[in-house]
Amino acid sequence: MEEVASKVLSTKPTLFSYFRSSASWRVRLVLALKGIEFTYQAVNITKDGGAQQYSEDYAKMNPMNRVPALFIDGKCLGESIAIIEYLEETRPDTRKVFPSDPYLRAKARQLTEIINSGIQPLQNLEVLNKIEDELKGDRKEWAQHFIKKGMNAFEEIIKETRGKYCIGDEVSIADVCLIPQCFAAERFGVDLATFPNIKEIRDSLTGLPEFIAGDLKSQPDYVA
Ligand SMILES: N[C@@H](CCC(=O)N[C@@H](CS)C(=O)NCC(=O)O)C(=O)O
Repeated sequence: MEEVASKVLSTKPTLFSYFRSSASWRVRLVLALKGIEFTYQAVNITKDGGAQQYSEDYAKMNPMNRVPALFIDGKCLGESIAIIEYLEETRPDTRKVFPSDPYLRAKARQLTEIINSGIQPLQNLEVLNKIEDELKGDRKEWAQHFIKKGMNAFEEIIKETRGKYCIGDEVSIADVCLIPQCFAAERFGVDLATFPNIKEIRDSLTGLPEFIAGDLKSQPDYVA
């Protein structure tokens, strides 16, 4: 039994990811920060690429039809924040992404949720397609509105909590969420110059080796 457990634990995890997906990007960053090796399995979520998140096989792994999904320890997990928490709890000897101080941990979670609940779901592909195709709205204007609102709040909060990074001088889950969100903001035409603290932290993070490894350009399915 012990032998089976150690075999499962030693098998490399598989990350189902799309290079541009911000939620997948968060998990890639945490795997890199924690030094966890994994196999990359591309899932093309675009219509032209087959919308593979809707395939029968993938839907069994993540019934929300979203990337990422992580196959790890013989189990499958969806939702990037749940995955990151699982990695933090099951790999206690690896680098922590949640601050140990309860107040700072709550602040890190507050920043995380601004992006995870307050911005990303509103700029997600399925939502934007519905806004444009069915409701005949302007997807860019819609996305910009929620990105600016969330990033304004994020900027205000980090004025108090920041050091080199969002929470003091240690990289945390807030930074992990921020980096892909900055990419999405610029993609939708939001100028980061409006958010000087976010921009400065983004610039400090992007040079770190773990952030280079997790970057969209470093992924096997990257397309310019
Ligand atoms: N809350 C989820 C969000 C996952 C999510 O929205 N993934 C996007 C890419 S970032 C996706 O798969 N979109 C496909 C679609 O909208 O059809 C998480 O954190 O994992």
